[in-house]
Amino acid sequence: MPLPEAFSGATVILPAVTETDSIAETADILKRKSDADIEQVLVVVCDKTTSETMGRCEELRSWFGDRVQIHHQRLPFLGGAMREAFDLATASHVIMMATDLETDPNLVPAFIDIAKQRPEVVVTASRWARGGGFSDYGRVRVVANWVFQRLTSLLYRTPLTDATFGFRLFPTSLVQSIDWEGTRHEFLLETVLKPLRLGVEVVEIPTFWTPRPDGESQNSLSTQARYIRTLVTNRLAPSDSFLRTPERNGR
Ligand SMILES: Nc1nc2c(ncn2[C@@H]2O[C@H](COP(=O)(O)OP(=O)(O)O)[C@@H](O)[C@H]2O)c(=O)[nH]1
Ligand SMILES: [Mg+2]
Repeated sequence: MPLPEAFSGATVILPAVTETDSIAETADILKRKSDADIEQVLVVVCDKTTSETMGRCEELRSWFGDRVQIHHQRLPFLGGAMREAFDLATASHVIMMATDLETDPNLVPAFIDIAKQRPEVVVTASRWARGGGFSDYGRVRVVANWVFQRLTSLLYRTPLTDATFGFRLFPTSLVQSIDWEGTRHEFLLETVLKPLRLGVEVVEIPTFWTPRPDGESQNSLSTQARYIRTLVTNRLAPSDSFLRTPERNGR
C-alpha cells in the first residue's frame, strides 16, 4: 500500500445538500487559517442539493478561485459523495469534513500540522478524547454513541475513542487504494475501520461538537442501524480483500 513521504497539500472535501450561511463561514475559516496548505477544494453536490445551496457553493470561488471544483455525484448518499471525491483528489492528503459547521473548520490547521510531521498516518477528530465533547446532542444519543464506541474499541482492539465522526485527514494514496463499500453515513465508520485493519496508524485530536446552525441532517435512525453491519463485516473480512485490484477497481 503506497503511503506518501511528505505532505505537499490538502484536498478539502465539502459535501453540501441544504447548508447556506454555514458554507460561507466554513470557507472563511479555511481561508483565514489554512489557505497556503489548501491545494484543492472539492465540493460535492447531488440531486437533492437545493438551488440556494448550489449558489453558495459557486460562491466558494471568491475565496479559493480555480482551486474549487464542483462535482455532481453519480453514486447515491454521503458515502457515494465521499467515494467519488476520494477518486478526484489530487493533493497528497484529503480532508473529509462537512459544510454544516459540525466539523469545526478551526481544527484543520491541527490536522495539517500532524500530516506535515507524520504524512503516513490517518488523523481523526474525536468528541470523546480528553478536551472534546458534545453540546445539545441528546442524552440518549450520547449514551448510544458511547456504547457503540466501546464496542468498536473492543472488536478492533484499538484505543481510539470516536469511530463514527466524519472529520478526518487521510493520505490520498491510501483512500485511492481501498475498495470502499458503504454508500450512506456508515461509510464514515468504514473510513477508519479499513485503515485500522490494514495496519495504518490512526492519530486522534479532540473536538467539541455543536449542532448545525442551518440546513438539515441527511442522517436517520434507519441509516444508523447500518453501522452494526459495517462494524461486523469489516472485522470478519480478510484485510487484503479491502484493496482494489485491477479486476476489482471500485464498485
Ligand atoms: N453531496 C452530498 N452531501 C451529503 C449527502 N448527505 C449528507 N451530505 C453532507 O454531508 C455532511 C454531513 O451530513 P449530515 O446530513 O449533516 O449528517 P449528520 O451530521 O450525521 O447529521 C453535510 O455537510 C451534508 O450536507 C449526500 O447524499 N450527498
Ligand atoms: Mg451534520
